Amino acid sequence: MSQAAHPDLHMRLDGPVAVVRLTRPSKRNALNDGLILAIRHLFQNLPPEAKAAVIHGEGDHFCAGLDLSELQERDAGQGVMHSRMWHQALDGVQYGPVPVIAALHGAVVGGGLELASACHIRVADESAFYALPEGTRGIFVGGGGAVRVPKLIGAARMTDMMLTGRVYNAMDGERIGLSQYVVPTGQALDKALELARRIATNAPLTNYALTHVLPRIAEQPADHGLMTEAMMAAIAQAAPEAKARVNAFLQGKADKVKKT
Ligand code: 1HE
Repeated sequence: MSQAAHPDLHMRLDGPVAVVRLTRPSKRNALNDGLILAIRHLFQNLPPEAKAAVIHGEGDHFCAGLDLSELQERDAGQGVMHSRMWHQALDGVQYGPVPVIAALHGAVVGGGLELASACHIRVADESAFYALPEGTRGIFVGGGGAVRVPKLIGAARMTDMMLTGRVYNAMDGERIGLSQYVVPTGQALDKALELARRIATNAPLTNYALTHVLPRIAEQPADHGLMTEAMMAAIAQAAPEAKARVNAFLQGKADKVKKT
């Protein structure tokens, strides 16, 4: 199945993986309002066959962030609503139906980094670079970056990126936590697809627990988090699928954990 959700957003199903592509390479996949709304709509309406998703960008860059040509004079109220529109769209990625892997290359900047940060796993190729140019453009992050980026790299590093315009390359990005994987240039999509296919074989309830419950536990005081963990553990292990998987291992029919 292949469909154009919007002129600048394309989705195809590769088996159980929804492969989502930003297709606005002439503008470095800059995100205008229409594209943000299309991302929201797409992740709210993924086909039921999709068990995982990958998002990547066409051309030489993942995403140049907010479409600066749309940055008109907004009053304060309109500015809040615009930012909240981004929040809803990127919440739809983070808290949508399936785990999402970002395949990153070239520029991952501004709102592009905010989009990548809403995904559950980030795979970068060696051409990737990260920046938050909002600081030098006289604006601020508005797409959830102030919440999600410090969770990945800490508030001090984000402050430095925005105050000084610091750019991280792919290797340093992995070192500080912006991506979990770095692969040779041109291989990010393949690696992301490989991971997504594997994730699609997990019990759906486990994937749900990891994408919807774990981030909430991480926000809770430890005492509450431990209680939520106990609840989730009990629900997961009671599912017939968990029992079947554990039995398969005990009968020698499931993979062992292998040293890499
Ligand atoms: C754009 C945008 C954009 C490119 N909005 N049009 N983001 C930024 O501040 C990053 C701005 N972009 C760049 O620094 C560079 O374009 C890149 C490093 C991403 C790519 O460089 P390059 O040499 O490959 O491309 P280019 O020649 O700079 O751009 C090609 C075209 O894309 C050009 O348009 P053209 O009509 O002259 O061909 C650019 O104007 C256009 N373009 N980036 C609009 N961002 C929710 S709040 C989030 C706040 C933010 O994200 S602020 C950070 C915005």
